[in-house]
Amino acid sequence: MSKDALLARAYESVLAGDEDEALAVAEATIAEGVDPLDVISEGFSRGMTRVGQLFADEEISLPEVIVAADVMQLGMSRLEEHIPRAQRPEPLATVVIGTAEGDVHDIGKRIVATMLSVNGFKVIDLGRDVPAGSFVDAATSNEADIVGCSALMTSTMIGMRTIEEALLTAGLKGRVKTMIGGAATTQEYADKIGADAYAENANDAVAVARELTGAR
Ligand code: HCB
Repeated sequence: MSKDALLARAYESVLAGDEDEALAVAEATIAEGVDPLDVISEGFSRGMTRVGQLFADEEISLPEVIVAADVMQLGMSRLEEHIPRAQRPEPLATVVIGTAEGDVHDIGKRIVATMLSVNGFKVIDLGRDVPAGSFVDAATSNEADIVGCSALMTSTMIGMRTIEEALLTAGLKGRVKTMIGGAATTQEYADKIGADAYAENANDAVAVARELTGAR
């Protein structure tokens, strides 16, 4: 099966909420040696973005979004262990990442964490609904170079400002760089709260992380 056909099937499996099909696509990806990252970002993830548009246009309901998200996570989980990783003696830098407090959206953050990891960064993923203090604690104990935060809701992006303040209070602001992202956020918001960078998508996040740390 061609790569384009696999990408189309991955996209459709999320839209259709079809777990069996998502798993079949993942198996076919592995069997045919197609890059799992392409299937995640151009297949499953694109399907999830389309689901978001349909939900915003009130063409589908929340339970359908939940099913689509589960299908996306299932396909991703099967593929993650097959992603080729950059072979390096030392990680480029350490990134602590998580979703802002009160926010359970973690699909995009997980893609970013995977992309950073396969590109040679050490990633400590704190999960979702993470209080500012936990970002600071993890940054301290892991001697992190970057704290990355994701927010999908206007009500939770405020948590990113709290992280900036908490890093300042802990004396880490400046030494630890901050990168924000997620559909609720913008470059303008990053500037407003004093974050070091904004990343629009996972590829951008890798480029930004390299830039922030001077990594090559
Ligand atoms: Co959710 N939800 N949801 N949701 N949800 C959104 C986000 C809305 C925009 C939908 C809408 O109303 N149009 C909306 C938020 C409105 C707002 O505040 N502006 C919303 C709402 C309101 C809610 C609930 C409150 C609904 C309810 O219960 N009534 C509830 C929230 C509960 C809570 O968090 N406390 C809720 C629940 C859910 C689920 C559970 C059904 C599910 C999440 C499942 C999961 O993540 N495990 C869900 C989903 C899937 C969505 C939509 C449909 C898709 C989000 C998604 O996964 N996109 C979303 C609609 C939308 O965003 N248009 C909707 C795909 C990923 C790949 O994109 O932007 O997250 P991404 O990530 C990109 C990019 O931003 C960047 O890279 C990623 C990869 O390219 N990036 C970073 C992300 N994080 C980064 C961090 C960095 O440092 C750097 C880059």
